[in-house]
Amino acid sequence: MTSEETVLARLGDGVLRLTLNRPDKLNSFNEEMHLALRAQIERAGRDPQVRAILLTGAGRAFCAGQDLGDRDPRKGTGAPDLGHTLETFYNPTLRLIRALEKPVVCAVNGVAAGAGANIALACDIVLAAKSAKFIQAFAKIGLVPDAGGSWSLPRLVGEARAKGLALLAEPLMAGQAEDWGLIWKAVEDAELMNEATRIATRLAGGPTLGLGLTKRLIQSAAGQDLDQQLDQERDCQRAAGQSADYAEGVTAFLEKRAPAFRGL
Ligand code: T3D
Repeated sequence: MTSEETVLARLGDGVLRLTLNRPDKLNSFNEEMHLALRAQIERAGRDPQVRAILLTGAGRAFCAGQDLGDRDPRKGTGAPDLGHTLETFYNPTLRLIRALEKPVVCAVNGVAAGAGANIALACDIVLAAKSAKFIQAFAKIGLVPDAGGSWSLPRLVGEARAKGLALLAEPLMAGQAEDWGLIWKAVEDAELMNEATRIATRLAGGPTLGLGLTKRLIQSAAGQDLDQQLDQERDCQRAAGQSADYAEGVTAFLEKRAPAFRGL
C-alpha cells in the first residue's frame, strides 16, 4: 500500500476498509480512482474473506464528486459527453454497491459533495462526523443529480426535501441529515472511525448470507407490491433457512451462548 494509490485497501476482521485517497483534491474522482474503487468492490464480491466493506475518505473530506479539473472547458476540448462518463465510471460503481450482497458501511468523515454525496448515500449504513456536510453541488455548475441521487434522495427524505437539496445545493449538516432520515447516524468527529469500525466489524461477524438477502429485500420493497414482496421474502427465507449460519444461530440460542457465524 503506497500513498500514491487513489484507493487504500486494508482487510482485517472480515472488513475491507477502503479509503478514497486524493486528499489534495478532496478525494474527487478521476478515472484512476473510479477504476480502483470498482476493482475493490468487485474483489469484495468474490472474496469470502470479505464480509463487510467500510468506505471513508483520507484527509478532511469524504469526496467532492467529480474532479472538475478534468472537465476544464478552457482546455478547448469541446463539451464532454457526461452521459458516457456516467455510464462508464459512476453507474457501474453505484450498481456494484447496491448489488453487493454484503453490507457496505460508509464513514463520511468530512464534506460529501456531488457524486461523492450520492455514493455515500448508496451505502447500507451511513455514519457521518457531526462536522461533515452533504451538498448536492450539481445545480451550482449546471448539472443534474447523478450517481443515483435523483433516485435515492426522494426515497430517503421525500420529494419536498429532495427538491430543496437538489435545486438549492445548500450544505446539509450531518445532524440534520440524521434527523431527516438521510443517514443512519451523526456521531462526534473523534468517534466516527471507532463507531464505523465497530459497526462494520459486527456486520462482518454476522450471518453474511442472511444479511445479504436482507439488503436485497429492503432494496426491492419500493418497486414491488406486497404480494411480490411476500413472495420474495418466502424465497429469501427459504435460502437463509438452509444456511449453516441459521443452524448456528438457533443452536446458539438454545445453548444460551453467542453465535459464531462463519458467513456460510
Ligand atoms: O463529469 C462527469 O463525469 C459527470 C459527473 C459529475 C459528478 C459530480 O460530482 S458533479 C459535482 C462536482 N463537484 C462539485 O461541484 C464540488 C466542488 N467543490 C466544492 O464545491 C468545494 O470544494 C467543497 C464544498 C466540496 C469544499 O469547499 P471547501 O471550501 O472546504 O474547500 P475548497 O477550498 O473549495 O477545496 C479545497 C481544494 O480541493 C481546492 O484546491 P486548491 O485550491 O487547494 O488547490 C479545490 O480546488 C479542490 N477541489 C475541491 N473539490 C474539487 C476540487 N478539485 C477538483 N474537483 C473538485 N470537485
